[in-house]
Amino acid sequence: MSATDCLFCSFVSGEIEPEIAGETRHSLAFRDTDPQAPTHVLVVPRRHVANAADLAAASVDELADLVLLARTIAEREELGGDYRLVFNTGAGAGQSVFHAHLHLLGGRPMQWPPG
Ligand code: D5M
Repeated sequence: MSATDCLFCSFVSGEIEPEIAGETRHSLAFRDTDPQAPTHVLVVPRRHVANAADLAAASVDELADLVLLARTIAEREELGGDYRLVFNTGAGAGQSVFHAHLHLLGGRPMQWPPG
């Protein structure tokens, strides 16, 4: 998929407006429309890359920015330091949108293994 037909690129460009949860120069965070926890936010790089490893290869700083923005949102939502960060990578692992995104999940007890 190219950046021109990427849903999350449409959010970054402002063509489509998601429910914004936070942003930085490098990253945008918005509410997941199919929430799996009371807090379920997706943090995405403004740059179009398919997955977290590709983002790391392109810019370690931008990868770190995703995690730091997730932490800021977790603090704002008063999750008490208890939250899960997930990168699904590849269709077989549950990735359905091929623009890197970090799931921030919190507000309920988390089970392991995740399934
Ligand atoms: O996660 C992709 C996530 O993207 C999944 O949890 C649903 C979410 N999603 C899909 N469409 C939208 C829109 N329009 N707004 C917000 N969130 C959305 P993955 O790890 O790729 O399965």
